[in-house]
Amino acid sequence: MHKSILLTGFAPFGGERSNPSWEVAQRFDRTQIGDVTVTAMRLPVNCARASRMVAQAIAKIRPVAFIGLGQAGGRPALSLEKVALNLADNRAGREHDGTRTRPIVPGGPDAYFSRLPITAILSRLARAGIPAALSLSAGVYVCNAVMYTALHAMRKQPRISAGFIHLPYTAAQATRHRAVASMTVDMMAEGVRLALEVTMRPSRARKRTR
Ligand code: PCA
Repeated sequence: MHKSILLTGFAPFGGERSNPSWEVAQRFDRTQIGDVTVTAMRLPVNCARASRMVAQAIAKIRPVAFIGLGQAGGRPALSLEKVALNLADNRAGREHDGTRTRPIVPGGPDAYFSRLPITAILSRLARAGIPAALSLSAGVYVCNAVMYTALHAMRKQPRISAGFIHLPYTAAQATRHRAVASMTVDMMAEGVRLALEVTMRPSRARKRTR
């Protein structure tokens, strides 16, 4: 069967006209990373609907890797998310401060760790001159829900790489926000391309480090 990587991005939210996660993800749709084809999917900014779409896509496509992309406006670098919590706060447009959360999967594990080769990706991005950092919280909104749902759906296939990367504002978005960090879509896309490449390196099957 044809092998694919599932790469997701989101619709614009919070009054923005675009979302860099989808701008980047769509560039890779149907492209090849070695012998694997990228399938890009655009998700709605709603915890329940986005989670359902991701779970269904994983069941249907049976991807060999999953990378979710989302926007975290204000962050200065690509954020390699380490953990997904079993907590969701779906109050659109509000402060997701963690005071009104529900489990994403009732009775599910409290958290899952990313199964991307985060350290290897960070050193590859540093060598390429692309700002990137480890993040210990993907928040409690839709991005965290998608990351948790994907890792939960793939819990029986622990060798399949899966995780989430948050992206800064694009340089265009930053023209409407004062003094915030931003990055060009080209640089973010190059960062994601390198992350995909490192994730799919054949040696990953033998050496697995956290
Ligand atoms: N970022 C939000 C939801 C959609 C997106 O791109 C988040 O960080 O949860």
